Amino acid sequence: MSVSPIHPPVDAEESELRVTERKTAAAGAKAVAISMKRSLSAQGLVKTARNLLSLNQVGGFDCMSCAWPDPLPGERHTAEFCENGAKAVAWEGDRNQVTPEFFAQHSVEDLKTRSAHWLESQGRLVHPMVRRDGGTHYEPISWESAFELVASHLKALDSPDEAIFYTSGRASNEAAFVYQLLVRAFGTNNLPDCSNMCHESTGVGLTDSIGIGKGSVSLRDIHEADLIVISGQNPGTNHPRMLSALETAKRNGARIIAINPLPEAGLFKFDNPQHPRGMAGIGTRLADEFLQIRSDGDLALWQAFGHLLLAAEKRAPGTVVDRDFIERHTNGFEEYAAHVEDIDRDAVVRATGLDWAQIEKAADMLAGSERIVNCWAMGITQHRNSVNTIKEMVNVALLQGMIGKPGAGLCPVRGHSNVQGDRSMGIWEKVPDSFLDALRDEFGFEPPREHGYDAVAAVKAMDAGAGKVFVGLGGNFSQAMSDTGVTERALEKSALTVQISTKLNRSHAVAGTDALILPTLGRTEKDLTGGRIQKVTVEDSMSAVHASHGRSEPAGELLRSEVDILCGVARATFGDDHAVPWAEFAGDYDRIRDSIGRVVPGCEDYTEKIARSGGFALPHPPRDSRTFPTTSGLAEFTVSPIQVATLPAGRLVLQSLRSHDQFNTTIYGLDDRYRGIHSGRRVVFISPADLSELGYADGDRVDLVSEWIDGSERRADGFRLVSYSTPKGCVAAYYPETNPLVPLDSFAEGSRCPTSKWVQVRLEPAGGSRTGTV
Ligand SMILES: Nc1nc2c(c(=O)[nH]1)N[C@H]1C(S)=C(S)[C@@H](COP(=O)(O)OP(=O)(O)OC[C@H]3O[C@@H](n4cnc5c(=O)[nH]c(N)nc54)[C@H](O)[C@@H]3O)O[C@H]1N2
Ligand SMILES: Nc1nc2c(c(=O)[nH]1)N[C@H]1C(S)=C(S)[C@@H](COP(=O)(O)OP(=O)(O)OC[C@H]3O[C@@H](n4cnc5c(=O)[nH]c(N)nc54)[C@H](O)[C@@H]3O)O[C@H]1N2
Ligand SMILES: [Mo]
Repeated sequence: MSVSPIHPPVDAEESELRVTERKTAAAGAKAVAISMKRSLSAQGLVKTARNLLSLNQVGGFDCMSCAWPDPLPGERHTAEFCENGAKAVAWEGDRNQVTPEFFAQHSVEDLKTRSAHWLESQGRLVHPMVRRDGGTHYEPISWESAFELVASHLKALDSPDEAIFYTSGRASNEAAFVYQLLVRAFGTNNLPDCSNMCHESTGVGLTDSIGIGKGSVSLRDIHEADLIVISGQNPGTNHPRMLSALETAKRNGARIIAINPLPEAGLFKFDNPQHPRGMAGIGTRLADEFLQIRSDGDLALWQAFGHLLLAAEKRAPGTVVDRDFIERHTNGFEEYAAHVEDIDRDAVVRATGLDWAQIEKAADMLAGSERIVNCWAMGITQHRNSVNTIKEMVNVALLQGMIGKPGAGLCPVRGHSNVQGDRSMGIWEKVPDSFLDALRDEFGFEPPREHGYDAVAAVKAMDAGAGKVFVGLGGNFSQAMSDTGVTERALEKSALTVQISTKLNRSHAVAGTDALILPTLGRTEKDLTGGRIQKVTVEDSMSAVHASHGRSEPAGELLRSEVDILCGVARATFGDDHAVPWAEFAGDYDRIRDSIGRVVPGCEDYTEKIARSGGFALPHPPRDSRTFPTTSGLAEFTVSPIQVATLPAGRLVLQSLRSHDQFNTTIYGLDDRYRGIHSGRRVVFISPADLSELGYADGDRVDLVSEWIDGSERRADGFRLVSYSTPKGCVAAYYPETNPLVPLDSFAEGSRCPTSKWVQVRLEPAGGSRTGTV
C-alpha cells in the first residue's frame, strides 16, 4: 500500500533558523512584552485591554489556552493570565477576515501547499463555505443550505455508524452536551475526541486503579503540598499559570522533583511577571531534584520508588507507609509488595538511564514527605505502556495514603481548556450505560449502546470506506492525529467533511468529496443566540465548573455559536417534531443546562450552581471521602512488568512536543524562546554523545525515517540537528511536523493513545529519497 509523498509545506521564514543558548528560567518581563506586542498588533488597544482584563475573572471568560484552574474569586490577580493565554486570545481576536473573496482566490489545492502558520494567519473564518463534488474552490453557502447538505448526507447513509463526529477540547459544556445528544439521537456513539490523543491513558489508568478517571486535587492542595512531583510536563510553556501555584507552594516550604528527558526552563526557575522581583529576574527556584530520565523510563522509576519506600518502611516500621490507608481502602497490596521486593535494579537503571543513587535520593524525598502531589502530562500518557505507568504512580500514592487528604493527590494536568468537561458531558465513544439510561429517561429515545470509534478506529473506518461523513467540532484532525499520510488519505475519501472552526487550518484543505466550513464564535466573543446574551460553562483540570462570558464583538456578522450550529444541523436532520427541543435549546442555554442537571452525574441543580461566583466542584469520591468506585469498592494496587526497550544500532527514540510559540497545531510563530530556537521549527534536539556516535555535528541537516514493526517506514524531511541536553538515544522534535512519522497502529495498550512520545527513528543525511510509503 502506498500513499502520496508527504511534503508538509514549510514556512519560507524557516531559512532564517537560528539557534542560541537555552534558557534556565521561565516568564519574566519578556513574557509580558511579547504578549502585549502580539495582542496589540492583532486586536488593537481597546480590545486588548478589555479582553486581557476579563480573562479568567469572575464574570469574564475562561482562557482557552489550557485547563489549569483559576484561583478562588477573592484570590485572583487583576491580570490572571500568562503569555501564552494572551497569545491565544490575540489569535482569536484577529481583525483579519477570511472572506468568500479569499476562497475565490485560493483553490483547495492551493491551500494544501500553504504552511500551518500561513493558513491560520489569514484571519477569522466569517462565512459558511462549501466545496461541492468536483469543485476546485470553496464557495459561499447560506446557513440553511449548509444544514440541509449535512442532513441529506446523514440521511443517505446505510447506517448511522457510517458517520464520525470528532470534538476538540475547546467546546463548551453546552455545545458538547448538545453535540453528543445530536449524535446519539442520530444513532451512533462514534464520538472520537482529542482526549483519545491526549489524556486517554490517564482516564483508563485512573479508572482501573481508583475508580474515576480524573485528578484528585484542588489548587489549594498544590499550595499546601510539601512535595510536588512533575513528570512528563513542560509547564513553563503549556501551563504557565501553574508556575504561580508552584511559587506559592515553594513559599510555603514545598520541595519539587522534576522528571523529564529535557531540562525545560519552567521546571527550574520562575520569574513571576506579576511581582517586581520576578520582572527584575529575581525569581523563585523550582525543582530541587531533576531526574533526566530516558523516554518511557517512568514505569521502572516508580516501581523502584515503591521498592525503596517499602524497604525504608522495613527499616523503620510505621514511618513511611500508611498502613491504615492500605488496610481500609486498598486491594492487592501483598501481590504488589511481593512484586516490587525483588526488583531488577539493572533493568531500572537501563530503562531510566539514571544512577541508582539518584533514584534513592528522590525516594528519600518521597519517604520524608507527608503531603505529596503528583502531576503529569503528555510525557507520561503518549507511550505504549502509559496506562501501566500511571497505575505504577498510583501504587506509590496508595502506599503513602496520598489520596483524599489535604495537600496531597493525583494531578493529571489537562490540555485543552474544556477537554475534561466535554467528557463529563458525554463526548465519549464508550460512555457508561448509566449515562445512556439517563439520556433515554430525559429525552424518551433509546440511545445506541454499542461503543463507537475512537480516533484511531475513526481513521481506519474512513480509510476502509466504512466512515463516510466526518464532522469536526473544532480542532484540526488531519494534523493532530498520528500517521498524517493515512489520516489525510482517509479524510479525503469521505463523502462529506464538515469543519466547525474559528480559523483556517489544513483540515479544511484535506476535504471530502463535499466539504463544508462552518465558521463559529470563539470563547472571547459575545454570544447573542436567540436574541439574548448567552453564557456557557466549562470544567477545569481540577473538576471545578464555572461560567464563561464572551465580551468582544464577534469577528463577523454571520458567525453562529457552536450550540446554534449544532441545533441547526439537528433540526434539518430530524425535523421540528422531535424528542429533543432543539429550537428551545438554541434559544436559551439555560434549557440545555436544565437537561445537563438531570443527565450528568454531579450536575444536579446545574443552572443554580453555576450562577454562583466561582462555580462549583464536581464530586470525586476518592478525593471527597476516600471511597473508590471500582468493582471491588477499594483502590487497586496493580502489578506491571518493567520493559526495557532495546533499539537496533544507530536507532533513536523520537518524542514530539510543543514549542513555546504554538497551541497544538496552531503555530503562532517560529520561535521557541526557552529552548533557544528562532525563526524555525524543523529541528531535532539530540545529545552530543549521539551526534558524535552517529557521525553528525550540530547544524547538520537530516531527514527522519521512522521504522515500524511491520517493516514499513515513514519519512519527514529536512531537519536541522541541534546539540542539546537530552539523554543519549532520546531525541525530540516538534509536533505536528513529526506526526507523519507516528504509525497509526503505534498506540498505548489499553487507551489507544498514539505514541507521540515514542517513535523509533534513524537519521539520514538530508536530501535522500523524498517519498513516504506505508
Ligand atoms: N501554550 C500552549 N499551551 C498548551 C498547549 C500548547 O500547544 N501550547 N497544548 C495544550 C494541550 S492540548 C496539552 S495536552 C498540554 C500539553 O502539555 P505538555 O504535556 O507539557 O506538552 P508537551 O510539549 O507534549 O510536553 C511533554 C513533556 O514531556 C516530556 N517527556 C517526553 N517523554 C517523556 C518521558 O518518557 N518521560 C517523562 N518523564 N517526560 C517525558 C517532554 O520532554 C516535555 O517536557 O498543554 C496544553 N497547553
Ligand atoms: N505528534 C503529536 N501529536 C499530537 C500531540 C503530541 O504531543 N504529539 N498532542 C495531541 C494532543 S494532547 C491533542 S489535545 C491534540 C489536539 O488536537 P485538536 O484539538 O484537534 O487540534 P488544535 O490544534 O487544538 O485545533 C486547532 C483548531 O481549532 C479551531 N478552533 C479554535 N478555537 C475554536 C473554538 O472555540 N471553536 C471551534 N469550533 N473551533 C475552534 C481552529 O480552527 C484551529 O485551527 O493533538 C494531539 N496530537
Ligand atoms: Mo491535549
